[in-house]
Amino acid sequence: MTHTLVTMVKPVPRSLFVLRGVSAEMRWEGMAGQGYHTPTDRFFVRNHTRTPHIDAATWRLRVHGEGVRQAAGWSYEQLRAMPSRTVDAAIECAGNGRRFYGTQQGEPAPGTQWGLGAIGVARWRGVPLRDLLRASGIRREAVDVLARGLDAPFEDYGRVRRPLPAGKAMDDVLVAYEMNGEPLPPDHGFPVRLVVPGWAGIASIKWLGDIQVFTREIFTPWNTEFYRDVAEQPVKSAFELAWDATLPAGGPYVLRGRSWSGHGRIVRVEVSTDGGATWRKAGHHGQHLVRAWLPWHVEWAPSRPGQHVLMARATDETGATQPAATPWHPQGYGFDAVVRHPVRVPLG
Ligand SMILES: Nc1nc2c(c(=O)[nH]1)N[C@H]1C(S)=C(S)[C@@H](COP(=O)(O)O)O[C@H]1N2
Ligand SMILES: [Mo]
Repeated sequence: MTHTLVTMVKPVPRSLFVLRGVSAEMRWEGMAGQGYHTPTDRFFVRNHTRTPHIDAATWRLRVHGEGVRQAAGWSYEQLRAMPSRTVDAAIECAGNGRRFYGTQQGEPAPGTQWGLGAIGVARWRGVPLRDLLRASGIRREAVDVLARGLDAPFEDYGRVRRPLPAGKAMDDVLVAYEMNGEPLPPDHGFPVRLVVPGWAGIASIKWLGDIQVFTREIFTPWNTEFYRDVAEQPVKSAFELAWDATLPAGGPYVLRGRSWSGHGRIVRVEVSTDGGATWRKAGHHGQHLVRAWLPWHVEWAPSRPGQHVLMARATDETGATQPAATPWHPQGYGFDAVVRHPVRVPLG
């Protein structure tokens, strides 16, 4: 059965999503048997208000502000006619895993109680942001690049907007109009969104309306009150299993999962099936793109039926390893601890 929220356009069936207020979390069992990318029909949605309807025929993207020599504008067709880049990248909410502050560490953090499903990897196509900034004559003195969305204002805070440091904006940020080979769907930012690889999802502003370039540091609710001090996402791992899954009778099993880090490539994944007493290395398969994730697998022959705890622990190329616990965060960002995933093995 399909349920549609008025805040979203795409169907968000309970089989693929957990509805969380105006947002929808991907169920990790939905990635089982899928390819490298997250299919668009199961990509999580994080909205502050609701998905707007935007007419691409009249839409224009403006680049303006004291940090550019001349303000410029592009229509949807003009953007699509420019040289494009394709990037395989994850978008992950800063609050992904927030629920475990409460359920695992005994100190709940306020906000949407995401499990590990506020992440997806897609193939994005669009125009490098630096091309638009250069075409507008970005000044050497530029400090912050403020992207603003066209969705309805959020409470009393105005439109969703967040500054990016000019250095990141000129590096690997994409002004994307395609997701997994199709025009961006409404819920993911049609006609155009930012894709900011490695950074917390809030940087990847959807329904992009304008980009204002400043020669000083600027402050909005989205870098002072919300998502303060969040930039690169930490290391995480997830099993492609339902939460509290009952496995089919009669192992052995191949457990599959994925690990990712905003800091760069994953270099090691270890799995424990005995509550963390012993660990073994997971095998890697398929591709591993630096700005996306590493799929992995281990074989498991449980010694007994009943309840078990699965754990996965990844390390990235900077040496960052998932810890046993994450220091509490007042807004529940940055959860990176090893998650204790319960599963049941039925009698054979
Ligand atoms: N304009 C706008 N951009 C936005 C948001 C929003 O509500 N409005 N949500 C942000 C947050 S918090 C996240 S995690 C990502 C989620 O992207 P998705 O819905 O495509 O998964 O979009 C970001 N961009
Ligand atoms: Mo987010």
